[in-house]
Amino acid sequence: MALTIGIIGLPQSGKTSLFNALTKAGAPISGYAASTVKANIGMVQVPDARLQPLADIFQPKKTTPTTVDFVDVAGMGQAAQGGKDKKEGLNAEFLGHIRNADALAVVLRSFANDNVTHVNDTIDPFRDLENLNAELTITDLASVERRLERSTRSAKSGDKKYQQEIDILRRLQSALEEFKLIKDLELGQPEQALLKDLFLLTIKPRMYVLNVSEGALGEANELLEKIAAGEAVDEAGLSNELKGIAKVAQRARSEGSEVAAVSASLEAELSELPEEDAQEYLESLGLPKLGADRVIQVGYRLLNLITFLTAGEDEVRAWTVTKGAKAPEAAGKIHTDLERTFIRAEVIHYNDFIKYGSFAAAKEKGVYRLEGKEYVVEDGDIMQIRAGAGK
Ligand SMILES: Nc1nc2c(ncn2[C@@H]2O[C@H](COP(=O)(O)OP(=O)(O)OP(=O)(O)O)[C@@H](O)[C@H]2O)c(=O)[nH]1
Ligand SMILES: [Mg+2]
Repeated sequence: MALTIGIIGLPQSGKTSLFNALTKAGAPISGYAASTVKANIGMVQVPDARLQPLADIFQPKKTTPTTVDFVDVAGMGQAAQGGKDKKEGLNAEFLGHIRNADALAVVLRSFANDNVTHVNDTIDPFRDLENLNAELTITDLASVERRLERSTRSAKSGDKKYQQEIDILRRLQSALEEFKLIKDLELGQPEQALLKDLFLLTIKPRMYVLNVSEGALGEANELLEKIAAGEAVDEAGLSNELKGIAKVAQRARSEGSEVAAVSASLEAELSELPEEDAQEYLESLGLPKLGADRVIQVGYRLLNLITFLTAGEDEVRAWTVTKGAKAPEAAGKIHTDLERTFIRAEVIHYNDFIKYGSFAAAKEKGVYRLEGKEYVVEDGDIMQIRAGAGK
């Protein structure tokens, strides 16, 4: 199953615009709250700068990037209001989508636009971040408490297993009540197993996507880079919008989340143009690269994914495996049978390949290796699988 990143955020923060920029899908948007009722799900190609140079060398019939899925759901405040009781957190349909997401992209509105209402009237992405976080936490607390009730009933049988479960759940409960990060708790094996069962939202890897004003995009990117590098920022010299952006970036840094700046509506519009025209338009605005690509790349990293490549005259292609995967599992991505019949992989790292220019030259230099079943695949490996006959 494809890995999925859930796009969440307050109503009218630009989630669907971002989704359109990412997927080029053209899902309907509007200036009215609750414009997204049914979730949008779309496949997104992961940009990879290694594909083009390989295509130049091999001149393949086709070049295929790898993909991840993004799902765009209703705004969060409105999902909760649609529920029976605010204390229960988010409503069921919405929850179904984000519980199954492997990571979350949290859209925070930073753009000013008088035609687009804000549920809290003023623009303040940091406040919105805290509100969203509270909502996710309340939802998780409800999940933990429901499970706690169930375990307490089951514990009456005298089975020790349930008592242990209760202890764990109480620890989770108090961490959530204090807004502590569960990933900072020291959790052993039984705790991890229970966690997996609970599908908590606050433990999902997370990135904040600041949806900034068109005019602030360039400066916002510079600021984010500075803060990520741990450089000091002179807040006094910043515009109000940039101050808000800095606050979110500092929070992201302290909790170990990723952050990116986009102009969702601009990028959605540009995604409808041919690539060259879009590039030209960007340059005429004096803007660097689009933020949407960074959202995809960071999302990909959040999912703990790496890319390996296959290259030949038929196809140059990028494939996805989870970090730590061994060679047979990678082979299984190319064709299911190959995992079982795997014998060896011929491996060369992309950087070495580009240095030597061909498989033959790389072989001569001894950088083209034969690896066995225990080989752990690295990001950027170019692989060729040798397999035996299937049984
Ligand atoms: N100026 C400006 N307007 C934006 C930007 N992003 C979104 N908008 C506008 O804000 C409105 C809402 O955008 P959507 O993408 O539909 O927002 P949403 O978060 O999906 O909204 P709901 O589905 O209702 O929760 C639309 O009118 C967009 O054109 C932006 O970056 N800049
Ligand atoms: Mg929407």
